[in-house]
Amino acid sequence: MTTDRTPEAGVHRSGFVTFVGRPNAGKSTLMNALVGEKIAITSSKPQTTRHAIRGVVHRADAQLVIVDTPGMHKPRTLLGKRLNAVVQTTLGDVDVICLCVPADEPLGPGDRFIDQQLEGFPRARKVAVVTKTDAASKERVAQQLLAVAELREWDAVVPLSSVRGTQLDVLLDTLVGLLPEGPPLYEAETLTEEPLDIRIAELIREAALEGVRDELPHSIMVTIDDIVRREDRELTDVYANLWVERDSQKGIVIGKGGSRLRQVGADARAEIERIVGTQVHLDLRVKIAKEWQGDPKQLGRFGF
Ligand SMILES: Nc1nc2c(ncn2[C@@H]2O[C@H](COP(=O)(O)OP(=O)(O)OP(=O)(O)O)[C@@H](O)[C@H]2O)c(=O)[nH]1
Ligand SMILES: [Mg+2]
Repeated sequence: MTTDRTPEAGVHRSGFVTFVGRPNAGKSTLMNALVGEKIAITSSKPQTTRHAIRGVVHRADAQLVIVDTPGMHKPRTLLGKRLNAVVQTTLGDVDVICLCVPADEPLGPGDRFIDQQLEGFPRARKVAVVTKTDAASKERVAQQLLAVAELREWDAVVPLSSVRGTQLDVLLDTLVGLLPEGPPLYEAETLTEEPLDIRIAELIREAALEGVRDELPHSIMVTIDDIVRREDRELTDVYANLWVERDSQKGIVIGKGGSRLRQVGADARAEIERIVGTQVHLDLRVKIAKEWQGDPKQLGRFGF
């Protein structure tokens, strides 16, 4: 049989790819850059992501479902243990696992530990992604690529910068090439399955993470009581709670005369308006859930 088509012509690929790595490695920023919309919140504080978040990349020849995961780390709390368990579960469900390692920090025991976890998933294809190449010298990036290459036999090793947008196309082509043939799994307009209330809670948490330090980022949780779209005006009322673990943290979050909380509200509102498409009135209450990160009952109520 003769054909003038390339071998790939007419082939459609689809499947699941997960990003795993240490906290702060740049996993969520990378997913957002590939999907082209902010699906997952990001921050310079470690352990920003707290659940597996799906984002969908649509191409004519492929559909790639990315599963962003919480950073894997040595757990210090029950929450930490549960976040690691989320990563383990995700690893078993995907076609391709991408281990994300930042270019600007040496490969350490934390990265090696995660790499060893990949042994348990022999059927998944494995790609190493060296993130944040814009934040390191050329030499440093080259060193990191060598160090990563020594961990195992990867299907590919890709250096990139999500912030600059460099090499994102190379990663996408690589990932598509590793997916099985199959039809699209999601409708063409679906970029994520994240429910609106979760996305809103996350945007508030992202705003609250800005400017807090030490243990406080870990102690912050946001829940939504209600989202009410007004019928007479282009306005949505959002009733939300910002939880902390201790009274002293409450003071920090609220700030002098309520100044910090007002800023958090204003920052979050702008982001929420972008996704709901109306003006937003945000009613944000600060509450205490004592030591919730270690309390199984409270963790259950928060959905962990
Ligand atoms: N310079 C630079 N910074 C980046 C890049 N990608 C991410 N960052 C920064 O790295 C920090 C962590 O990014 P995230 O995407 O939240 O990292 P993560 O791996 O999802 O973190 P966790 O959810 O805590 O596991 C943020 O301050 C990002 O702005 C990049 O390509 N270049
Ligand atoms: Mg993240």
